[in-house]
Amino acid sequence: MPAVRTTCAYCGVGCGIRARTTGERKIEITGDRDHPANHGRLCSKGTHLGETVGLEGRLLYPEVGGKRTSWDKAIAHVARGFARAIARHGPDSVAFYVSGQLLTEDYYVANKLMKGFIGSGNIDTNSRLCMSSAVAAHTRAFGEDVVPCTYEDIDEADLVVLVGSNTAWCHPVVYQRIMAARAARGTRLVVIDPRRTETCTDSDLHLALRPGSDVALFNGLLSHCRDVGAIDSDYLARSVAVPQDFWAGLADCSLARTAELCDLPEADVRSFFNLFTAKARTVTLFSQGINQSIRGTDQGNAIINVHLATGRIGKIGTGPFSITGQPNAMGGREVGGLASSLAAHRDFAPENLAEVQRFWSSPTIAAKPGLKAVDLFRSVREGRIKALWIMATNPAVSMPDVSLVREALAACPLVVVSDCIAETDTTRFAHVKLPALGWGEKDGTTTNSERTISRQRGFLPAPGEAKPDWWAIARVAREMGWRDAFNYSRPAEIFREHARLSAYRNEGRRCFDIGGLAALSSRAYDDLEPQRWGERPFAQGRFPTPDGRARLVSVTQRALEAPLVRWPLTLNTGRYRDQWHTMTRTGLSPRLLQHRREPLVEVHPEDAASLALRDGQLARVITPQGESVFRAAVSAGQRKGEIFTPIHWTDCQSSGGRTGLLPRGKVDPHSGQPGFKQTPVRIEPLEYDWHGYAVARTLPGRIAAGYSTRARVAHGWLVELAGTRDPGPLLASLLPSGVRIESHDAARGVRRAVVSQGDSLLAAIYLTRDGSLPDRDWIASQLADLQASPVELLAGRPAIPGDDCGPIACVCFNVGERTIQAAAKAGADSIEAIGTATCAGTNCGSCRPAIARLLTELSSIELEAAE
Ligand SMILES: Nc1nc2c(c(=O)[nH]1)N[C@H]1C(S)=C(S)[C@@H](COP(=O)(O)OP(=O)(O)OC[C@H]3O[C@@H](n4cnc5c(=O)[nH]c(N)nc54)[C@H](O)[C@@H]3O)O[C@H]1N2
Ligand SMILES: Nc1nc2c(c(=O)[nH]1)N[C@H]1C(S)=C(S)[C@@H](COP(=O)(O)OP(=O)(O)OC[C@H]3O[C@@H](n4cnc5c(=O)[nH]c(N)nc54)[C@H](O)[C@@H]3O)O[C@H]1N2
Ligand code: SF4
Ligand SMILES: [Mo]
Repeated sequence: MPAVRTTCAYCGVGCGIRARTTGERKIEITGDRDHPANHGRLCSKGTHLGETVGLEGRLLYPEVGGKRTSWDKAIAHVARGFARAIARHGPDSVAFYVSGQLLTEDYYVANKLMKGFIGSGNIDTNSRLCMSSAVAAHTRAFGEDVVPCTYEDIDEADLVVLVGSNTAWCHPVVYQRIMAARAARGTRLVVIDPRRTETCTDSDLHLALRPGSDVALFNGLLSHCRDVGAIDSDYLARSVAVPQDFWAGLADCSLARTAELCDLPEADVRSFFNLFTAKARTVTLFSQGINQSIRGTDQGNAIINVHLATGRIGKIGTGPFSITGQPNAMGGREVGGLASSLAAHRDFAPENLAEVQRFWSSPTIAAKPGLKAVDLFRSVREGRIKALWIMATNPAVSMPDVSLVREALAACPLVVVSDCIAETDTTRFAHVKLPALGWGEKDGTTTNSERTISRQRGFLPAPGEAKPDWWAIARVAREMGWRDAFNYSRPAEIFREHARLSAYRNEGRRCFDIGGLAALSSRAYDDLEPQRWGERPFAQGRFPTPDGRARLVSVTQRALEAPLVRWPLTLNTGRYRDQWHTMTRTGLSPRLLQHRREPLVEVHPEDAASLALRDGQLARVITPQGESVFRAAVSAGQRKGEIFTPIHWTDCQSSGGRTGLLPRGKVDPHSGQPGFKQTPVRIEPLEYDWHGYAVARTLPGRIAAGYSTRARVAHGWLVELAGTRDPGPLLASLLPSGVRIESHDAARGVRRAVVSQGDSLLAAIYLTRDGSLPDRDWIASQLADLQASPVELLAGRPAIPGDDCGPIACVCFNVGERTIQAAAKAGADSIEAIGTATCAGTNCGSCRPAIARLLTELSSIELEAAE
């Protein structure tokens, strides 16, 4: 089979992939050398996509009321439900909540149905939680939501500033491009993040600023630029409108004051400012540390202001670069899928309403913006939304304050969920489930962070009765009576219409104009090569505003909340390198789970000490919204006073580790984006009577333990456990029938049991009160290939001990941290030398920052020893 060229399922880098089918739902993945986003590179998640395309857990048939039904009946049910709500309560009583993981064609049809035919603005998307602050900042500064940069600017920059971005983990291929630029031209790297992440490992400077103080830092930088004559006055005079009191607003932004507000050493702030003024070719990349804040839009504008005022925009190697999270976050912005925009980069101005309505020949048009995600779910909770259709997102996990969201879903008269997975925390609330095509099956386009439109191509057969999302939406629209407007038979038709709408009466008013693609034949659409729109926006120093000028926006650092007595710490949340959001797909891959099998709460050593919290102990994390149990990881990379938890774990995997329960629904006033990165919180150590783990081929639906987290391993599961009551019922439910051997040392509080059948291991469990536990990876490996005797299994170790390679760093070659440390001690003193000695880091490269960190840690230990 020849390889099919497609685009990665995950992040907004938008890497090109070649996928070759090698058997029944078996595929081989390589990076596409001809794709401009990655030139052949892939990270760990892209590399291991093959482990996620099986049919396990898939939603294969439509369901109404929990029962399988036909598409015809399901469509009729949805159409009737929406039509009835609209007839009784008006168009604003229904809503869609969609996602940056839809393809552009799906998104276009959903937006057209809601805004042009139902006539409500109530379509919002998980992009509201993701980059709506960047959208608002772009619009304020440029007049349109346009990202001015490309990845080539990163290759050509002399200074890259990463603000609120864990690029090494979340945009790994962009990070690899930064590293390549560093190697090629000595590009300097500054990371601005309250946490010391792996992204900081190979940086020139890390500013661990006080959370939420980014406006102060960038205003300080701008004020410094003015003091040292680094402002580009010609550029300002020609291309930028400056509010009258703009410079006066920066009066109080001295270096000393900046350092104080940001809680940073003055010397570090000075180094950053000096680097910035010394290097004209600067790209400032920003993501969730900036966007997910109740000051997100101002923070974005503070960054953009500096670039405009120093003329570092529209030229090679420069610009403020908001990197997007999801594969098609940008496509969603282009079609206008946010409640705050109309269509194709148009807002709700009267002339736009008329224009779009004429283009769609639609009976009506949404007259005003709809409800933004947080307000939308509040409205559902208050009973004002009677029918809600959720597509390609898992809000019961990913919204702030998910307890409220769950109450809302439980109370809503009609909840429709389109997903490719049958059981998610959200599908549990669905009255109607519609099976969607997943990655590898669906067909259409996505736009990545640098505005490159790429094809996602299907190369696997549609499983069961799963259908493309656009097809389901169009069927519902036709059933509701709009037959002609939704008479699509293939994505190419939808794409052409979208392209035409972008160009319709545009006449250069909006940068987003892909009219050149409106006449693509279906064949040419199928063969479409990656296309970037707007080659270098703003190169001429003209902006899509009425006077053609960009705008400096006066922003001031708003006061930061002081710690509260009951909630003395601040909760920061974010991502792990090898998991994607709510784990519906990456959670299927044993390899990817090796990096982190459990959700951890990272705590600064001094905070841990004052709470008497030990590394590895379980702890309860509590906010006014909710609480959840996490395993503590004491980490000097945390800022004092701040703790961090990952967003990925759900009820489907874990009894604890549920970050979604914790953040509040407080939002940025301009964008409506929630401040996920800062929630007042407290944390309490937990004492359990026993803890341990089990491995098993299959698991019961409910695990009878105070705390449990399950992770997939080859041929089964590994479950972390802790509890206070008698573990008898737990053992009874976890251990299947078979040949069972057991040991129980009541005095030491140790219980172990192993069940096997023939020459395979079915399950094994190891519990202890306070003793040590056997090596998890060795026990788990026996599920795949039983080598050990029953006695060895019960002992939890082989008679002749093998090497314990430590936590896995390189998931491509299964190389553990101890193996890497041993190679380093034997003389391998660079990432390359470690690669030669162990293979680690020589495939996808996602673990190279981890290797660099291990090398740095080791050399600092050696230094200390030498002193
Ligand atoms: N592995 C992986 N990659 C992903 C995803 C995934 O789920 N897993 N998801 C994708 C998506 S949708 C998105 S949106 C992106 C997100 O990509 P990122 O934005 O890089 O990821 P986060 O971990 O959410 O947050 C980034 C950093 O912001 C920092 N931060 C917190 N508060 C502040 C602050 O006040 N100021 C500053 N300067 N920084 C702060 C955090 O400490 C954190 O390290 O990742 C994409 N890529
Ligand atoms: N505390 C906290 N919360 C956060 C964040 C944070 O940093 N901190 N980050 C926020 C951000 S930036 C984001 S982007 C969100 C992400 O949060 P979600 O969007 O809720 O997370 P996903 O797990 O990606 O959910 C996508 C769902 O769509 C399904 N799916 C995949 N492809 C398709 C398809 O083609 N069609 C259909 N119909 N379904 C499909 C998947 O199986 C999955 O159930 O989380 C947000 N929530
Ligand atoms: S960086 Fe990784 S997850 Fe993102 S698109 Fe590329 S391969 Fe996929
Ligand atoms: Mo996101």
